[in-house]
Amino acid sequence: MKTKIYIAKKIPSHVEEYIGKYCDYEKYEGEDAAGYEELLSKLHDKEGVMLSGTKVDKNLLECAPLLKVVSNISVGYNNFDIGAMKEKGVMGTNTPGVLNDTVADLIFALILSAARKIVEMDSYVREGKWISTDAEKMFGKDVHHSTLGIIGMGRIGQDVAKRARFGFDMDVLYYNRKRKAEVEEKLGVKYADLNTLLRQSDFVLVMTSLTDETYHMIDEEQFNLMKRDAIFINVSRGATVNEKALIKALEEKKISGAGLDVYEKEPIDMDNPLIKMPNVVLTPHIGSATKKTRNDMAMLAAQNLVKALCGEIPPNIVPELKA
Ligand code: 8YV
Repeated sequence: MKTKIYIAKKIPSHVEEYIGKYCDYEKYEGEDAAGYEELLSKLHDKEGVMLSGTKVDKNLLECAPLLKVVSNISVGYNNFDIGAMKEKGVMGTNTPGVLNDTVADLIFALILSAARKIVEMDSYVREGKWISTDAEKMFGKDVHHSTLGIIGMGRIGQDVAKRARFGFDMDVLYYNRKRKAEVEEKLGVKYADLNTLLRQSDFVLVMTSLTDETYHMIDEEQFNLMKRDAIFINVSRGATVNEKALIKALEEKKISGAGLDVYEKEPIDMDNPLIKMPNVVLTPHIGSATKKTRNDMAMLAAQNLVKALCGEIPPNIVPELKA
């Protein structure tokens, strides 16, 4: 008899076929993804689950006595309660690597859109406000030859740095828990302590994973250090930034704009003040959202799951859960 698993999110049919060779699967039939409550009711007889972002906590694990592996279809795994998973001996995997370039592209789209007012100017054209091309309102900020500060020099941070250095002739400062000499050498980026990075960067990018340590690491104090014409970009997780402090910094013109893909609450509430700010570009957590990359992520997650259930060691067990 095949192992029973649950697929909590829509995945491509060829990935489903691959899983079907090894597992007996039940899948969420809705458009988006199964929520927490749905998962609670599905996992009592499952040994594996493939999901994305839904929290995996003690309560959920208690409703899943047979569960051996949780395969996240994402690189971030802040939805895992690592302590609870360790205690129950449940393996957790993620999908690093396959999304790096795609997320780096989106980051540059946000940098360029915010700097050159692309969204605002698009509506300018559509609303018939295009009278002159010399109105100061239309002037943006140069991206090329400016300074980009990257907080979190992981795989995605490095792909952003590559674009910045070799595509846009930017100076790149980075702040990371560990200094990375080989990356400095290869990409010509410079390490800076966080405060120096915040003071000197024209664009500040947060690309660190969300942990207890990085929760609200960018707060009022950090916004106060940034240049008044700095543009702030967040493509990590909403909660690495205190969103109230971000809103205040934008309202008080402590920074000049922002490009955001992630929020403390997703989807964002329509009464969130960010919605009405023309100097802020908002995307709905689409960093990895190209067809190819989402297919690749689903396939990698499926391979992680199958390997784990076949008794092999999958390549992408999250570091905190490695034996
Ligand atoms: C999302 C991401 O998980 O990989 C990550 O950490 O944030 C994204 O790729 C994606 O929305 C998956 O649904």
